[in-house]
This record gives sequence, structure tokens and C-alpha cells, in this order.
Amino acid sequence: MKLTGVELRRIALPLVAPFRTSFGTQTRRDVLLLRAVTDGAEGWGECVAMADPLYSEEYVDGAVDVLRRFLVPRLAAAGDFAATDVAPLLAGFHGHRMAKAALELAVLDAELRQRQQSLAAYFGAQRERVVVGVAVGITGSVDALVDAVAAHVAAGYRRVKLKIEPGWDVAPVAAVRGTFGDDLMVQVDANGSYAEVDTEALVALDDFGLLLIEQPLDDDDLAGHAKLATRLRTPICLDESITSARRAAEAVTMGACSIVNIKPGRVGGFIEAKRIHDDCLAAGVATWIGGMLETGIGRAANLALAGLPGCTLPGDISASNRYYATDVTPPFVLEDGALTVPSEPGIGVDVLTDVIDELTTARLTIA
Ligand code: NPQ
Ligand code: MG
Repeated sequence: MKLTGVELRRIALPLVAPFRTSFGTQTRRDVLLLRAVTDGAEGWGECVAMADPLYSEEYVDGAVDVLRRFLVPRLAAAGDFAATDVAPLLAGFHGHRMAKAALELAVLDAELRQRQQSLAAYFGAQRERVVVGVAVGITGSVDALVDAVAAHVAAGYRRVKLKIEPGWDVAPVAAVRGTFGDDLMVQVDANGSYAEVDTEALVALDDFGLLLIEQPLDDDDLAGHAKLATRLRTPICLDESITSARRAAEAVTMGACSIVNIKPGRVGGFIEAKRIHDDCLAAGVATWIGGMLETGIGRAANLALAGLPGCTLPGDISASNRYYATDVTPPFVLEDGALTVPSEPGIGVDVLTDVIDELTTARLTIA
């Protein structure tokens, strides 16, 4: 296929409730969407970067700039190429994984719509429905947290992830375990907010039967995670640290983690994400699909990956109404704690361009 143009759309989506993590409180999602125009079909992609560089070094304005000046022109000049060529074609530009992943997804969606194949079939997903989880932010009061978890359990979620930070860990976890019992799957995510001096608080979490503890220490501290793992019975899962298939293999080999969170944006694309899945499956390492408060576009694509056999833990892929009152695709609705993997061509869902038009705060067409 040949890429003839890319339209960038920045949209503002209000969150149904503020979402607080160790790196800040979000009240709206500032999302960059991409529409790839090819000589065949058109395709959609979503960039998971935040407006501010708080989760990782990437941010929306930076993604727009690198797409406009470097990434899109490189693909447009490449002539005929396939989605599998995107990462190699862009490899000369360092970093900017979330921007690259968004462009790769838009091109892959176009390619698959053109040949009438779903992303799930392309990856080899084996499940039509996948059990999903919900992430619950830091609430500041244990009562408010228990109320929030109760609402999610009532909605049908069977797995919750509690955001933690130093000073907000043992008490909230004990309250949730005490209130909802041992059948609820519970895991925690620190977003790198702990240091070696906080080890005893993390050891104390071993009493609560958690599925895993996600990213307790700094992104670049694989050695620290390996050392911490020798002190904990709770499995360590890495998120921010895993930026490629090579880094995932390194982390597992050195004992820094025993479970891997897969986020296509963080690793530079869906094809790299699938590679991590395959490597982990072959090595017997459990994986699950993370979440970045995606709209229906990114959510649909994440569900295709979540249907793969190695994704044995529930993903952070909630129903649309967990985050948004209106979505840019028909809403994903929870049924028995699970979502349906889209099976139509490409990402497998209609993109509601009227809704996108209403929400657009900025647009840019790159030839
Ligand atoms: C994580 N996601 O696993 C991320 C972090 C995160 C569902 O916990 C706006 C955009 C707000 C991206 C908040 C979940 C966000 C965001 C948190 C990503 O670490
Ligand atoms: Mg995380």
C-alpha cells in the first residue's frame, strides 16, 4: 500500500470521574487520533501519550511534532509498503514509541480493512470474549475507595487494580480485601513511586493474596526490581520499564519481573507487542494488556491482543462507560465481567466521525 496522507485530530474527552495516580490527577483525556489515507482503504489509530509527560517522556504536542516532521514524511516517501514495514522504516528515529505505534495502527487498520481481515484474526486471537479488569485511582479516604470498588463489582468486574503510592498501600488493600473477600482478583500499581527504603510497606502487602504488584520502582531500575523480587512473595509485573521485546526478555532473565504488562504504545507498536506476547508465551511468563484510558479505537485494538492465548490475566480494558460518557466508537459494554473481541475487518468497530468532529480541538493534515 501507499500512504497518501495522514490527518491528525486532537480531541478532548471529559472523564466521568477524576483519576488519581501517583503522578497526578486527570480530569479529562486529551487524545490524538490519526486517520491514515492510503491508495486502498483508510485506517484509524490512537496515540496513548498524555498531554503532559507524567507517565513517560512522551506527550501529545511532542507526538504531533515528530509525526508531522519525521514519521509521516518517512512513510509517505517509502512508496509501496506493508504494516510490518512501518517499525523498520521508522527505526532510524530514536524513541517516540507512542507516536510510532499510533501511526503503525492506522496503517495496519487500513491494510486489514482493505483485505477484509480483523485485527484479532491477524494476530491469531483465540477468544471471542475476554475477562477484563478495572483500575481504581487513589481516593484519599478508604471509605471512598471501598464505595468505588463496590460500584465496579456491582457492574460485574471480577478484577480490580488499586493505584498505590507510599502512605496509600496497606490500609486501602486491607480494606478492599476485608470487604470483598478472597474471590475478587486484586492487584496494585505503584507507577514507580516507591524506593528501596519503602521495602517493608511492599513486604506487608504479601499478606493479601494480590495477583501482582505493578511497577513499584523507577522505570530504569531493573536491578532494584530484581533485588526487591527476592524479598516479596507477590509477583512483580513491570509496565513502564518494558519498552521493547528485548527489554522484556532482559527483565525476565534477570529476575526483575515474573509477569509482563503489554501496552502497544509503550513498546512502539502492536507488532512489537505481539512479539512480546509470543516470547513470553514461549518462556511461560504470564502477560496481560495494559490500558492508557483509550477511546474505543485503542480499546478495540487492545481487545484483539487480549484474545491471544498468552494473555492469561485480565487486561486494563474496561467498558467505555468506566471512563467516558460518550466514546468515538459504539460503546464497549461489560457482560459478566467480560468484553467481546471485535471481529469485523481492521480494528473491527465503526469510528463515529460526527462525534470526533464535535470533540475536535485541533486538526492537521500531513501529506
Ligand atoms: C498504568 N493506566 O497502568 C496506566 C497509567 C495511566 C489504567 O492505570 C491519562 C492518560 C491518564 C493515560 C492515568 C491505568 C492516565 C493514563 C494513568 C495512564 O500505569
Ligand atoms: Mg501501570
